[in-house]
Amino acid sequence: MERNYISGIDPKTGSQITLAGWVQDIRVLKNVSFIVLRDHTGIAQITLKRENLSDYDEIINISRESVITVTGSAVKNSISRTGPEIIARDVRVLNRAESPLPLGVTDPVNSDIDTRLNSRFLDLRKRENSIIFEFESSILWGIRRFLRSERFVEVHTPKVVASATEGGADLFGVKYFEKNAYLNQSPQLYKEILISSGFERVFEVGPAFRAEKHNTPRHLNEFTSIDIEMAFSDHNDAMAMLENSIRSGVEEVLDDMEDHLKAMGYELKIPKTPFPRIGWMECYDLLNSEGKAPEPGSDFSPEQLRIIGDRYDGFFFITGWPEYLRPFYTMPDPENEGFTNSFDLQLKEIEVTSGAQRVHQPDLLEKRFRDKGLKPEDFDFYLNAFRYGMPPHAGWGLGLERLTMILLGLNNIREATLFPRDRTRLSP
Ligand code: AMO
Repeated sequence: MERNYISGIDPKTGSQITLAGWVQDIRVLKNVSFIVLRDHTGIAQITLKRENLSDYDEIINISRESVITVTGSAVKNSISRTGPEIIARDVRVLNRAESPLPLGVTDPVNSDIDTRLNSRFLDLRKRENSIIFEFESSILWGIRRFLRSERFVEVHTPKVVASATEGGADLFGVKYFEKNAYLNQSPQLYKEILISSGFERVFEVGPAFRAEKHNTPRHLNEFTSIDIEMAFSDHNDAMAMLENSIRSGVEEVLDDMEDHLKAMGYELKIPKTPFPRIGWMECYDLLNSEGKAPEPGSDFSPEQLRIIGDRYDGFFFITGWPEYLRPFYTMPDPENEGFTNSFDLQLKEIEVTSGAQRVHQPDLLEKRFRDKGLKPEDFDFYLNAFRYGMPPHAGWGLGLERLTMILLGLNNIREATLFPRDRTRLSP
Protein backbone atom coordinates (compact mmCIF):
# COMPACT_ATOMS: atom_id res chain seq x y z
CA MET A 1 0.00 0.00 0.00
CA GLU A 2 1.35 3.43 -0.95
CA ARG A 3 1.29 5.58 2.15
CA ASN A 4 3.03 8.42 3.93
CA TYR A 5 4.18 8.38 7.53
CA ILE A 6 3.07 11.11 9.89
CA SER A 7 6.63 12.01 10.92
CA GLY A 8 7.46 12.58 7.23
CA ILE A 9 4.75 15.22 6.65
CA ASP A 10 6.26 18.52 5.62
CA PRO A 11 3.78 21.24 6.59
CA LYS A 12 5.71 23.76 4.50
CA THR A 13 4.65 22.21 1.21
CA GLY A 14 1.01 21.47 1.91
CA SER A 15 1.35 18.39 -0.27
CA GLN A 16 -1.25 15.69 -1.07
CA ILE A 17 -0.72 12.57 1.10
CA THR A 18 -2.24 9.27 2.20
CA LEU A 19 -1.91 8.29 5.85
CA ALA A 20 -2.82 5.01 7.52
CA GLY A 21 -3.27 4.33 11.20
CA TRP A 22 -5.52 4.14 14.26
CA VAL A 23 -8.23 6.60 15.36
CA GLN A 24 -6.87 7.71 18.69
CA ASP A 25 -9.62 10.20 19.32
CA ILE A 26 -12.57 11.82 17.54
CA ARG A 27 -14.33 15.08 18.28
CA VAL A 28 -17.59 15.52 16.42
CA LEU A 29 -19.25 18.83 15.55
CA LYS A 30 -22.06 19.42 13.10
CA ASN A 31 -20.22 20.24 9.90
CA VAL A 32 -16.63 19.77 10.88
CA SER A 33 -15.04 17.02 13.00
CA PHE A 34 -11.52 16.15 14.08
CA ILE A 35 -9.75 12.81 14.28
CA VAL A 36 -6.44 12.31 16.03
CA LEU A 37 -4.78 9.73 13.81
CA ARG A 38 -1.85 7.69 15.14
CA ASP A 39 0.69 5.71 13.20
CA HIS A 40 3.96 4.22 14.30
CA THR A 41 5.74 7.54 13.84
CA GLY A 42 3.44 10.05 15.54
CA ILE A 43 0.01 11.67 15.61
CA ALA A 44 -1.74 14.01 13.18
CA GLN A 45 -4.94 15.99 13.29
CA ILE A 46 -7.35 15.02 10.52
CA THR A 47 -9.93 17.68 9.82
CA LEU A 48 -13.16 16.31 8.33
CA LYS A 49 -15.41 18.84 6.61
CA ARG A 50 -18.92 17.91 5.55
CA GLU A 51 -18.48 19.83 2.28
CA ASN A 52 -15.46 17.64 1.33
CA LEU A 53 -16.84 14.18 2.23
CA SER A 54 -20.02 12.65 0.82
CA ASP A 55 -20.00 9.97 3.58
CA TYR A 56 -19.34 12.49 6.39
CA ASP A 57 -22.12 11.16 8.68
CA GLU A 58 -20.85 7.60 8.39
CA ILE A 59 -17.22 8.51 9.04
CA ILE A 60 -17.91 10.48 12.20
CA ASN A 61 -19.48 7.37 13.73
CA ILE A 62 -16.14 5.61 13.70
CA SER A 63 -15.09 4.12 17.06
CA ARG A 64 -11.76 4.85 18.74
CA GLU A 65 -8.86 2.59 17.73
CA SER A 66 -10.47 1.67 14.40
CA VAL A 67 -8.03 1.40 11.52
CA ILE A 68 -8.43 3.88 8.67
CA THR A 69 -6.67 5.48 5.73
CA VAL A 70 -6.96 9.16 5.02
CA THR A 71 -6.11 10.95 1.79
CA GLY A 72 -5.90 14.69 1.89
CA SER A 73 -3.60 17.64 1.94
CA ALA A 74 -1.43 18.94 4.74
CA VAL A 75 -2.44 22.44 5.74
CA LYS A 76 0.44 24.75 5.01
CA ASN A 77 2.36 25.81 8.13
CA SER A 78 -0.21 24.35 10.48
CA ILE A 79 1.00 22.31 13.43
CA SER A 80 -1.75 21.79 15.98
CA ARG A 81 -1.35 20.46 19.50
CA THR A 82 -2.05 17.06 17.97
CA GLY A 83 0.55 17.24 15.21
CA PRO A 84 0.35 18.38 11.60
CA GLU A 85 -3.15 19.12 10.29
CA ILE A 86 -4.56 17.30 7.26
CA ILE A 87 -7.75 18.27 5.46
CA ALA A 88 -9.32 14.94 4.48
CA ARG A 89 -10.69 14.35 0.96
CA ASP A 90 -11.24 10.61 1.37
CA VAL A 91 -11.45 8.41 4.48
CA ARG A 92 -11.63 4.60 4.30
CA VAL A 93 -12.39 2.39 7.26
CA LEU A 94 -10.24 -0.75 7.02
CA ASN A 95 -11.39 -2.29 10.29
CA ARG A 96 -13.73 -1.09 12.98
CA ALA A 97 -12.71 -1.50 16.65
CA GLU A 98 -15.28 -2.84 19.08
CA SER A 99 -16.20 -0.66 22.01
CA PRO A 100 -15.76 -0.23 24.84
CA LEU A 101 -12.02 -0.93 24.75
CA PRO A 102 -10.78 -3.31 27.46
CA LEU A 103 -7.94 -0.86 28.18
CA GLY A 104 -7.72 2.85 27.36
CA VAL A 105 -4.98 3.82 24.96
CA THR A 106 -4.72 7.52 25.71
CA ASP A 107 -4.99 7.44 29.50
CA PRO A 108 -1.70 7.59 31.38
CA VAL A 109 -0.18 4.16 32.19
CA ASN A 110 -1.64 3.55 35.62
CA SER A 111 -3.55 0.30 35.37
CA ASP A 112 -2.04 -2.54 37.33
CA ILE A 113 0.44 -4.68 35.45
CA ASP A 114 -1.88 -7.70 35.20
CA THR A 115 -4.70 -5.70 33.59
CA ARG A 116 -2.17 -4.25 31.19
CA LEU A 117 -0.68 -7.63 30.29
CA ASN A 118 -4.10 -9.18 29.74
CA SER A 119 -4.66 -6.65 26.95
CA ARG A 120 -1.04 -6.29 25.98
CA PHE A 121 -1.85 -5.54 22.32
CA LEU A 122 -3.62 -2.36 23.45
CA ASP A 123 -1.13 -1.56 26.20
CA LEU A 124 1.64 -1.55 23.58
CA ARG A 125 -0.22 1.05 21.52
CA LYS A 126 0.83 3.55 24.19
CA ARG A 127 4.02 5.22 23.04
CA GLU A 128 5.72 5.08 26.45
CA ASN A 129 5.35 1.29 26.33
CA SER A 130 6.20 0.54 22.70
CA ILE A 131 9.33 2.69 22.92
CA ILE A 132 10.75 0.21 25.47
CA PHE A 133 10.91 -2.40 22.72
CA GLU A 134 12.41 0.01 20.21
CA PHE A 135 15.04 0.65 22.87
CA GLU A 136 15.64 -3.12 23.17
CA SER A 137 15.93 -3.47 19.43
CA SER A 138 18.36 -0.58 19.25
CA ILE A 139 20.60 -1.60 22.15
CA LEU A 140 20.79 -5.13 20.79
CA TRP A 141 21.72 -3.74 17.39
CA GLY A 142 24.57 -1.78 19.03
CA ILE A 143 25.78 -4.81 20.99
CA ARG A 144 25.64 -6.99 17.86
CA ARG A 145 27.49 -4.39 15.82
CA PHE A 146 30.21 -4.18 18.48
CA LEU A 147 30.58 -7.96 18.87
CA ARG A 148 30.79 -8.44 15.12
CA SER A 149 33.49 -5.75 14.95
CA GLU A 150 35.36 -7.86 17.52
CA ARG A 151 35.09 -10.91 15.21
CA PHE A 152 32.35 -12.72 17.14
CA VAL A 153 30.13 -15.05 15.10
CA GLU A 154 26.42 -15.15 15.96
CA VAL A 155 25.25 -18.72 16.54
CA HIS A 156 22.01 -20.54 17.38
CA THR A 157 22.10 -23.50 19.74
CA PRO A 158 19.33 -25.95 20.73
CA LYS A 159 16.71 -24.98 23.25
CA VAL A 160 15.47 -28.54 23.76
CA VAL A 161 18.23 -30.38 25.58
CA ALA A 162 18.99 -33.58 27.45
CA SER A 163 20.65 -32.23 30.61
CA ALA A 164 20.75 -29.29 33.01
CA THR A 165 23.19 -26.46 32.40
CA GLU A 166 22.99 -24.27 35.45
CA GLY A 167 22.07 -26.85 38.10
CA GLY A 168 19.37 -29.38 38.67
CA ALA A 169 16.18 -27.93 40.05
CA ASP A 170 15.08 -25.12 37.80
CA LEU A 171 14.24 -27.11 34.67
CA PHE A 172 11.07 -27.31 32.61
CA GLY A 173 10.63 -30.86 31.39
CA VAL A 174 9.26 -31.62 27.92
CA LYS A 175 8.35 -34.89 26.23
CA TYR A 176 10.64 -35.51 23.29
CA PHE A 177 9.10 -38.50 21.51
CA GLU A 178 10.01 -41.48 23.75
CA LYS A 179 12.63 -39.49 25.72
CA ASN A 180 12.51 -36.91 28.50
CA ALA A 181 14.03 -33.59 27.60
CA TYR A 182 14.27 -30.07 29.06
CA LEU A 183 14.02 -26.47 27.92
CA ASN A 184 17.52 -25.06 28.08
CA GLN A 185 18.44 -22.79 31.00
CA SER A 186 21.33 -21.22 29.08
CA PRO A 187 23.43 -21.90 25.96
CA GLN A 188 26.41 -22.38 28.29
CA LEU A 189 27.48 -25.90 27.34
CA TYR A 190 26.96 -25.37 23.62
CA LYS A 191 28.82 -22.07 23.45
CA GLU A 192 31.76 -23.78 25.16
CA ILE A 193 31.62 -26.74 22.75
CA LEU A 194 31.82 -24.22 19.89
CA ILE A 195 35.08 -22.89 21.36
CA SER A 196 36.49 -26.39 20.93
CA SER A 197 35.11 -26.36 17.37
CA GLY A 198 37.53 -23.57 16.57
CA PHE A 199 35.15 -20.63 16.24
CA GLU A 200 37.17 -18.82 18.94
CA ARG A 201 34.52 -16.12 19.46
CA VAL A 202 30.77 -16.76 19.45
CA PHE A 203 27.68 -14.97 20.68
CA GLU A 204 24.03 -15.90 20.86
CA VAL A 205 20.84 -14.00 21.55
CA GLY A 206 18.05 -16.37 22.43
CA PRO A 207 15.48 -17.54 24.97
CA ALA A 208 16.53 -19.15 28.25
CA PHE A 209 14.08 -20.98 30.49
CA ARG A 210 14.16 -21.15 34.28
CA ALA A 211 11.57 -23.02 36.30
CA GLU A 212 12.28 -20.79 39.29
CA LYS A 213 9.27 -20.44 41.54
CA HIS A 214 9.94 -16.89 42.75
CA ASN A 215 7.56 -14.30 41.46
CA THR A 216 9.50 -11.05 41.81
CA PRO A 217 9.76 -7.79 39.84
CA ARG A 218 13.09 -8.99 38.38
CA HIS A 219 12.48 -12.68 37.56
CA LEU A 220 10.97 -14.22 34.44
CA ASN A 221 10.60 -17.89 33.62
CA GLU A 222 11.56 -17.22 30.02
CA PHE A 223 14.03 -14.43 29.31
CA THR A 224 16.32 -13.33 26.49
CA SER A 225 19.94 -14.14 27.15
CA ILE A 226 22.80 -12.42 25.34
CA ASP A 227 25.70 -14.83 25.67
CA ILE A 228 29.30 -14.66 24.57
CA GLU A 229 32.20 -17.08 24.76
CA MET A 230 35.79 -16.27 23.75
CA ALA A 231 38.87 -18.48 23.39
CA PHE A 232 42.34 -17.76 24.77
CA SER A 233 40.76 -15.40 27.28
CA ASP A 234 40.16 -15.06 31.00
CA HIS A 235 37.57 -13.36 33.19
CA ASN A 236 39.33 -9.97 32.84
CA ASP A 237 39.08 -10.13 29.04
CA ALA A 238 35.40 -11.08 29.35
CA MET A 239 34.69 -8.17 31.72
CA ALA A 240 36.30 -5.71 29.29
CA MET A 241 34.18 -7.14 26.46
CA LEU A 242 31.06 -6.69 28.59
CA GLU A 243 31.77 -3.06 29.46
CA ASN A 244 32.39 -2.23 25.84
CA SER A 245 29.30 -4.14 24.68
CA ILE A 246 27.05 -2.21 27.04
CA ARG A 247 28.66 1.12 26.21
CA SER A 248 28.32 0.44 22.47
CA GLY A 249 24.69 -0.58 22.94
CA VAL A 250 23.87 2.65 24.77
CA GLU A 251 25.73 4.72 22.16
CA GLU A 252 23.62 3.11 19.44
CA VAL A 253 20.41 3.93 21.33
CA LEU A 254 21.42 7.55 21.85
CA ASP A 255 22.31 7.93 18.16
CA ASP A 256 19.03 6.33 17.16
CA MET A 257 16.42 7.73 19.46
CA GLU A 258 17.71 10.01 22.21
CA ASP A 259 15.04 12.68 21.60
CA HIS A 260 12.20 10.14 21.46
CA LEU A 261 13.31 8.61 24.75
CA LYS A 262 13.56 12.03 26.38
CA ALA A 263 10.08 12.94 25.17
CA MET A 264 8.78 9.84 26.95
CA GLY A 265 10.64 10.75 30.16
CA TYR A 266 13.51 8.28 29.86
CA GLU A 267 16.97 9.69 30.64
CA LEU A 268 19.91 7.67 29.39
CA LYS A 269 23.62 8.40 29.76
CA ILE A 270 26.65 6.62 28.32
CA PRO A 271 28.04 4.55 31.20
CA LYS A 272 31.60 5.42 32.15
CA THR A 273 34.04 2.57 31.57
CA PRO A 274 35.83 0.72 33.05
CA PHE A 275 33.21 -0.16 35.64
CA PRO A 276 34.50 -0.34 39.22
CA ARG A 277 35.40 -3.80 40.52
CA ILE A 278 34.93 -4.99 44.08
CA GLY A 279 35.98 -8.43 45.34
CA TRP A 280 33.37 -10.79 46.81
CA MET A 281 35.43 -11.02 50.00
CA GLU A 282 35.49 -7.23 50.32
CA CYS A 283 31.69 -7.22 49.99
CA TYR A 284 31.46 -9.89 52.66
CA ASP A 285 33.71 -7.90 55.03
CA LEU A 286 31.72 -4.75 54.40
CA LEU A 287 28.47 -6.50 55.29
CA ASN A 288 30.08 -8.22 58.23
CA SER A 289 31.23 -4.90 59.65
CA GLU A 290 27.58 -3.85 59.69
CA GLY A 291 26.48 -7.17 61.21
CA LYS A 292 24.74 -8.09 57.94
CA ALA A 293 26.93 -10.86 56.48
CA PRO A 294 25.16 -13.72 54.63
CA GLU A 295 24.70 -17.06 56.39
CA PRO A 296 27.47 -19.55 55.57
CA GLY A 297 26.79 -21.06 52.12
CA SER A 298 24.20 -18.45 51.15
CA ASP A 299 24.24 -15.96 48.31
CA PHE A 300 23.85 -12.22 48.95
CA SER A 301 20.23 -11.21 49.45
CA PRO A 302 18.76 -8.23 47.56
CA GLU A 303 19.02 -6.22 50.77
CA GLN A 304 22.71 -7.06 51.15
CA LEU A 305 23.35 -6.24 47.50
CA ARG A 306 21.63 -2.89 48.01
CA ILE A 307 24.04 -2.05 50.81
CA ILE A 308 26.97 -2.80 48.51
CA GLY A 309 25.34 -1.17 45.48
CA ASP A 310 24.68 2.07 47.36
CA ARG A 311 28.41 2.75 47.22
CA TYR A 312 28.27 3.03 43.41
CA ASP A 313 26.50 5.40 41.04
CA GLY A 314 26.18 3.00 38.17
CA PHE A 315 27.38 -0.43 37.05
CA PHE A 316 29.95 -2.28 39.15
CA PHE A 317 31.48 -5.75 39.10
CA ILE A 318 31.61 -8.15 42.03
CA THR A 319 34.56 -10.43 41.29
CA GLY A 320 36.09 -13.58 42.77
CA TRP A 321 33.02 -15.53 43.93
CA PRO A 322 33.41 -18.58 46.20
CA GLU A 323 33.29 -21.96 44.47
CA TYR A 324 30.15 -23.04 46.30
CA LEU A 325 28.17 -20.20 44.69
CA ARG A 326 29.25 -20.87 41.10
CA PRO A 327 28.42 -23.66 38.63
CA PHE A 328 30.76 -26.55 37.81
CA TYR A 329 32.18 -24.90 34.68
CA THR A 330 33.70 -21.95 36.60
CA MET A 331 37.50 -21.81 36.78
CA PRO A 332 38.90 -21.92 40.33
CA ASP A 333 41.24 -19.06 41.21
CA PRO A 334 44.71 -20.67 41.34
CA GLU A 335 45.90 -18.04 43.84
CA ASN A 336 42.95 -18.07 46.16
CA GLU A 337 41.72 -21.48 47.20
CA GLY A 338 37.96 -21.89 47.37
CA PHE A 339 37.35 -18.88 45.12
CA THR A 340 36.85 -18.56 41.35
CA ASN A 341 37.78 -16.39 38.37
CA SER A 342 34.22 -15.16 38.12
CA PHE A 343 32.17 -11.96 38.18
CA ASP A 344 28.67 -10.56 38.30
CA LEU A 345 27.77 -7.18 36.87
CA GLN A 346 25.42 -5.26 39.14
CA LEU A 347 23.46 -2.06 39.14
CA LYS A 348 22.35 -1.43 42.71
CA GLU A 349 20.81 -4.70 43.92
CA ILE A 350 20.10 -6.03 40.43
CA GLU A 351 22.42 -8.54 38.80
CA VAL A 352 22.51 -8.08 35.03
CA THR A 353 25.31 -10.43 34.02
CA SER A 354 27.20 -13.46 35.30
CA GLY A 355 30.43 -14.55 33.75
CA ALA A 356 33.72 -16.27 34.35
CA GLN A 357 36.78 -17.92 33.03
CA ARG A 358 35.84 -21.58 32.47
CA VAL A 359 37.52 -24.81 33.39
CA HIS A 360 39.15 -26.05 30.17
CA GLN A 361 41.04 -29.12 31.53
CA PRO A 362 38.87 -32.27 31.21
CA ASP A 363 40.21 -33.86 34.43
CA LEU A 364 39.48 -30.79 36.50
CA LEU A 365 36.05 -30.51 34.89
CA GLU A 366 35.21 -34.12 35.82
CA LYS A 367 36.28 -33.40 39.38
CA ARG A 368 34.14 -30.25 39.47
CA PHE A 369 31.12 -32.30 38.29
CA ARG A 370 31.65 -34.77 41.12
CA ASP A 371 32.20 -32.02 43.71
CA LYS A 372 28.81 -30.63 42.72
CA GLY A 373 27.15 -34.04 43.03
CA LEU A 374 26.74 -34.43 39.26
CA LYS A 375 27.68 -37.46 37.16
CA PRO A 376 30.31 -36.65 34.50
CA GLU A 377 28.93 -39.42 32.27
CA ASP A 378 25.63 -37.50 31.97
CA PHE A 379 27.64 -34.74 30.27
CA ASP A 380 29.70 -36.81 27.83
CA PHE A 381 28.56 -34.79 24.83
CA TYR A 382 30.09 -31.74 26.57
CA LEU A 383 33.17 -33.38 28.11
CA ASN A 384 34.18 -34.92 24.78
CA ALA A 385 34.73 -31.44 23.41
CA PHE A 386 37.32 -30.89 26.16
CA ARG A 387 39.27 -34.08 25.45
CA TYR A 388 40.60 -33.24 22.00
CA GLY A 389 41.97 -29.73 22.22
CA MET A 390 40.01 -27.13 24.16
CA PRO A 391 41.59 -23.67 24.54
CA PRO A 392 41.30 -21.65 27.75
CA HIS A 393 38.13 -19.57 27.45
CA ALA A 394 35.77 -17.20 29.20
CA GLY A 395 32.39 -15.60 28.64
CA TRP A 396 29.22 -14.18 30.10
CA GLY A 397 25.43 -14.19 29.95
CA LEU A 398 23.57 -10.86 30.00
CA GLY A 399 19.81 -10.70 30.53
CA LEU A 400 18.30 -8.35 27.92
CA GLU A 401 15.16 -7.60 29.94
CA ARG A 402 17.14 -6.86 33.10
CA LEU A 403 19.47 -4.57 31.16
CA THR A 404 16.49 -2.70 29.69
CA MET A 405 14.81 -2.51 33.07
CA ILE A 406 17.76 -0.91 34.83
CA LEU A 407 18.79 1.42 32.01
CA LEU A 408 15.27 2.80 31.62
CA GLY A 409 14.53 2.74 35.36
CA LEU A 410 11.47 0.44 35.01
CA ASN A 411 9.97 -0.94 38.20
CA ASN A 412 9.13 -4.37 36.87
CA ILE A 413 10.95 -6.66 34.41
CA ARG A 414 7.56 -7.53 32.87
CA GLU A 415 7.45 -4.01 31.41
CA ALA A 416 10.56 -4.91 29.39
CA THR A 417 9.01 -8.15 28.11
CA LEU A 418 6.43 -8.21 25.33
CA PHE A 419 4.57 -11.29 26.59
CA PRO A 420 6.05 -12.26 29.96
CA ARG A 421 6.11 -15.80 31.25
CA ASP A 422 6.08 -15.81 35.03
CA ARG A 423 4.97 -18.09 37.84
CA THR A 424 1.31 -17.66 36.97
CA ARG A 425 1.20 -16.25 33.45
CA LEU A 426 1.25 -18.37 30.31
CA SER A 427 -0.98 -16.19 28.13
CA PRO A 428 -1.14 -14.05 26.04
P1 AMO B 1 22.98 -16.71 35.15
O1 AMO B 1 22.15 -17.86 35.54
O2 AMO B 1 23.49 -15.83 36.26
O3 AMO B 1 24.28 -17.18 34.34
O4 AMO B 1 22.20 -15.81 34.13
C1 AMO B 1 22.82 -14.75 33.43
C2 AMO B 1 21.93 -13.52 33.39
O5 AMO B 1 20.66 -13.85 32.86
C3 AMO B 1 19.66 -13.08 33.48
N1 AMO B 1 18.71 -13.94 34.20
C4 AMO B 1 17.40 -13.69 34.32
N2 AMO B 1 16.62 -12.69 33.85
C5 AMO B 1 15.31 -12.72 34.13
N3 AMO B 1 14.73 -13.69 34.85
C6 AMO B 1 15.45 -14.73 35.35
N4 AMO B 1 14.84 -15.70 36.03
C7 AMO B 1 16.85 -14.76 35.08
N5 AMO B 1 17.85 -15.61 35.39
C8 AMO B 1 18.97 -15.10 34.85
C9 AMO B 1 20.35 -12.15 34.46
C10 AMO B 1 21.62 -12.91 34.75
O6 AMO B 1 22.66 -12.06 35.19
N6 AMO B 1 25.65 -19.54 31.96
C11 AMO B 1 25.70 -18.38 32.83
C12 AMO B 1 26.30 -17.18 32.13
C13 AMO B 1 27.78 -17.33 31.83
O7 AMO B 1 28.55 -17.61 32.76
O8 AMO B 1 28.15 -17.15 30.65
C14 AMO B 1 24.28 -18.04 33.29
O9 AMO B 1 23.29 -18.42 32.70
O10 AMO B 1 20.59 -10.92 33.79
